Amino acid sequence: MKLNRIAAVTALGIMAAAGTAQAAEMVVGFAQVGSESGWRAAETKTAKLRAHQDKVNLRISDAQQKQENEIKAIRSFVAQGVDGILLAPVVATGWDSVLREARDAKVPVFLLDRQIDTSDPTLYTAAVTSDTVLEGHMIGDHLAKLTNNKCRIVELQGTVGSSPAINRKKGFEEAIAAHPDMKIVRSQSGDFTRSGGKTVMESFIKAEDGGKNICAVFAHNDDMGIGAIQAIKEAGLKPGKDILVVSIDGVPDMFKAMANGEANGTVELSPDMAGPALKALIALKSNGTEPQKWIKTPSTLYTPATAAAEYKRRAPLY
Ligand code: GZL
Repeated sequence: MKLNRIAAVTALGIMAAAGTAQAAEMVVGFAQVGSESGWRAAETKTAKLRAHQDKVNLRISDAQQKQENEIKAIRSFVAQGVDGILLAPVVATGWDSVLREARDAKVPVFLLDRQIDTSDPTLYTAAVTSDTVLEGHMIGDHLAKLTNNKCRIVELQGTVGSSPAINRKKGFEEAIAAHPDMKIVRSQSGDFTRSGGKTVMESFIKAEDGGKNICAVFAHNDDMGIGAIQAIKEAGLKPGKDILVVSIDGVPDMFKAMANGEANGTVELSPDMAGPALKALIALKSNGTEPQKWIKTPSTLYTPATAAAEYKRRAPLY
């Protein structure tokens, strides 16, 4: 009897250890867009932190904002036999074939911070993103209130073909459609970067009589908004006053700009997209729990009124 009991306890012990070891050995590939913005860098930093906390071995590839590099990374992760893949899809189209390979190899894929256009929802397990249409709508409503529903707006779009650029534009236009005196008079992509935002804003200022005819700039992310602030200053104008600045992400530098009176509002986007994805992947792998298809992160409007305090709260995250 005694021997059987010892054997059973030993077997349990080995299984438990193996179980823990298995969770510790979970390997996940992260096909990251790149490091085009402060928010993107914070998403990568947070992903590393969450992986460490969840005892996941996270392998990150930086695609330098090129879809072909993300596709190569996904193929490589599948070949390595990873337990799961996180994908932040730089653009919304062109994923079906490589995601079919991952699905057929039984490697679950979680989308982070951007959606894809596909007619086959089985190509990914879940998407962890904000409601990017809502973000555009919220900041459009905010600008309408700031300008009493009358404003000539220039728009700095995000990466062409990316879901946030398409959706934020859609939501913003829905918000201002209710106000005939609010018009987007110029719109161009700054590719979600500070330098792109600055360069495009310089061209808008030149085209609009030195900026005198521009009431506000709507930037699809804070980094392009910060670039626009630099361009407005270099044109001898006051950002936040002569030309209002509204954007999305909620990075610390935008809170600093608002506290300095140089910007007028931002909608916060959580950089923690990997956390919910890893939790869902672990639940799927360990007890077969299927996650909901869209794990939605919150969107909150912030204005200069609370910017100084909020800046202090956020800096450690970035
Ligand atoms: C939005 C995310 C965007 C950020 C940008 O969900 O994909 O990509 O708003 C980043 O800062 O470049």
